[in-house]
Amino acid sequence: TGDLASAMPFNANKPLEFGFDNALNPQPGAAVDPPSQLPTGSTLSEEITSDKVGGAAIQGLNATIEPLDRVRVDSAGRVLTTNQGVKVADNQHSLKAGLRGPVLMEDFILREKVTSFDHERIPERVVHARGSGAHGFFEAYEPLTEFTKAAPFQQAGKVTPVFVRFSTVAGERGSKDTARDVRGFAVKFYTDEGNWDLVGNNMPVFFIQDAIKFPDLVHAVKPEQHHAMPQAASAHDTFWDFVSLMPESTHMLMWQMSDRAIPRSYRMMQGFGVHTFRLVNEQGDSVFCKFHWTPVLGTHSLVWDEAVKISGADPDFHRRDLWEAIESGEFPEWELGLQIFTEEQAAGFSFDVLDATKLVPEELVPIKPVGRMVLNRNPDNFFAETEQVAFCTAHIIPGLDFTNDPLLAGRNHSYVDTQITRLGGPNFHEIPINAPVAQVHNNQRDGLHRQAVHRGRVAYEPNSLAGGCPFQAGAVQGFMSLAKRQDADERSDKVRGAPEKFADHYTQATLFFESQTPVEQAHIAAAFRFELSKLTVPAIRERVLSSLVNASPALAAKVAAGLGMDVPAPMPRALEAPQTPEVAVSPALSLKARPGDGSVRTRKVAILVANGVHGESLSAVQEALLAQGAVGRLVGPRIGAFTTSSGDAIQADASMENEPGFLFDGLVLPDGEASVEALASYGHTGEFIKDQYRHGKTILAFGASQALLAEAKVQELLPTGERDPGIVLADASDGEQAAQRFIQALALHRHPERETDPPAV
Ligand code: HDD
Repeated sequence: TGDLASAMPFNANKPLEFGFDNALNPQPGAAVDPPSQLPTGSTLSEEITSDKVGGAAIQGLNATIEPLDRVRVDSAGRVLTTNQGVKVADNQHSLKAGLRGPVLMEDFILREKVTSFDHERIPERVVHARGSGAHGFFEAYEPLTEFTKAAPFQQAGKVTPVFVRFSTVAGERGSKDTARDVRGFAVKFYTDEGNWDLVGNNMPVFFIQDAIKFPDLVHAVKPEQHHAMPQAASAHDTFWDFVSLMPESTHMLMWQMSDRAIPRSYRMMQGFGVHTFRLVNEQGDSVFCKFHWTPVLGTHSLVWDEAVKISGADPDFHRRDLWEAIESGEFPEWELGLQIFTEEQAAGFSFDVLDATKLVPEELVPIKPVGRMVLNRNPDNFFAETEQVAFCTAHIIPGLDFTNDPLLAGRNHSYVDTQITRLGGPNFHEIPINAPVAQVHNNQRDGLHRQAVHRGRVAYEPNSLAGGCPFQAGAVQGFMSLAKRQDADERSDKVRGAPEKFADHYTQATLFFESQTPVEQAHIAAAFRFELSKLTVPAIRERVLSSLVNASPALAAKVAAGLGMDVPAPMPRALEAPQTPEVAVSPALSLKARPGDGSVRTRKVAILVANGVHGESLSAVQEALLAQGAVGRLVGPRIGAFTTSSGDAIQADASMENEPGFLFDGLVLPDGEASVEALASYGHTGEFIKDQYRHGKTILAFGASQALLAEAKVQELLPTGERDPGIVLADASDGEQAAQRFIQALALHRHPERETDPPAV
């Protein structure tokens, strides 16, 4: 059937209806075993770079990829048709009664095309509308059978295909990537036992404790009701009005005002399942569990001034970064870690593990690495895959279970419900990107857009006419909810309320702030100052500060000073005497705790050029960067050809106008009297260098170009009087050695030691 199937790209199963092969066996799309071995002789980079278990799934070889081939359409070499498959002779003109006459109603080709166009848009996600996705795989390091029977964790090297979608929360579908916001980190595991969605964020806690407050939270942070402003921003009255009246949000506000809210890249942020979940093993024993994703490249962020500027020059900054990394074979990778603890342990904690505004400090329960996730394929079609993918916290598999976290309970309802509006009916699980790799058999029927063609006359259970099929799996194979009456008091009445420890709103906010480095603390203070300075109602500012005093008097004082205010009296606490926390400072909560592999892979460096540039120092740096997997781009006053001092032709593929300085991780200023003179005469050059310096980037200046630094008021010395480790000065003759020094400094990501508030440059 191969040829026939490829001749019929819309429906590879079509030939089967004509009796070819075994017509009872559907084509792949139902059940495909994930590849467990690399094809012999494979030399793809994934195999080479991985020191982990098997390096099993390589680019494009992924159990979700083949089933999607069923619906992939490639029009190469094909004739244009209508949706009915009728070939279209003329796609340029409507059907008219005479060349200058009216268009005829009869023109079904025109009407079909325009009708389809008219209905192209679907509702965007009510939150997390802006996002980017990718395919990949999860690979387990070792069997976790002691704790769980969940399919992905049963053998070392076990590979489970995944689709991941990263997102911002507040902005609309077309909004900027670098907004100050929480990032969504949603992973769909297509396991042998059905789909499991781990729908998390890049922060381990949340604003609210109970799902009943979620619509209020979202209404407050979204653009204001009357004039639909501001877009993708929390710096406005309604957001701060709400959170200042909900002190339980204080811990999350600390995270949201921290550098975590402006990641350098989706590839450089952590992910968290947030809630406490349960693992359940074969014997039905259960433990509590928190999920952590840690990026191999380390956790890195932008600075605010940079994020603001990037959002103008490249609103797709994170989307582009993810896409380009995967296209170039630099597959992003995360390690999955679990915090596993028993119910008895949890009962003794000073905080409640059912409260999503609390985290479990790593110093209390260490993270156990259990596997890795690699994203190795971009979607073919944004709408079909990234837009239509539908996650839900209630999508779990045998071996996992929920806890009584009241936020999670509401989520378990909300996600499926919202897809019914967004994706137009109850059959969204049949959209190819959502379809499990495991087979689906049940008696659910009909509804809008039903794809499956169910055979036979039976759609009920029990039945005898279909031999009892599909039959119940039973407790051994099937999903069984944990029977234990979880956490509830046997005799409790119905109640609207929260357990006592939920009322401690400040202890962990303090923990987070106290665990940050001085630079991170300064950024948090600046973020609060910025956001609150945008408010138009002074009473809200005052209320936020009165709550903040309870978390950190020092922070509140700093923010108040920045706003020209006095520190108000502390807000009364819901719980006057919270329990003493187990952990007072958790260094693991600082971004510095996860610097990554120390490489400069995929970092982007601007090399400023003009006519007369010294070619040798330029190429020494470019080659050294390439050897380390970084990208050195020639940036000129315009794009196109330039001539070096020795008469060689070079090509700039970016200009200071189309790729401003803040889009790069580092800057190289090659030597060359004439080129330096030319660059000095452009206003853009000074801005380019200033932004690089102000944002803490590494700068290498050869010979004559050091004059450009002086002009931009870039200092070689830090405010402390020491040498700035991010400024490398060298002679053009010293290209290779200078390049190595530059790369070492670039690997530090940034040089915040030079920061002053307000900025000196
Ligand atoms: Fe949610 C989307 C993460 C609380 C209701 N949420 C959504 C997405 C992520 C999260 C990553 C985007 C998924 C995608 O890429 O398609 N949400 C979280 C986290 C939460 C959280 C980590 C707290 C721990 N969410 C939360 C609550 C509710 C919702 C309490 C409702 C009661 N979330 C939704 C939703 C969305 C959604 C309305 C919008 C689009 C969608 O589900 O598919 O159902």
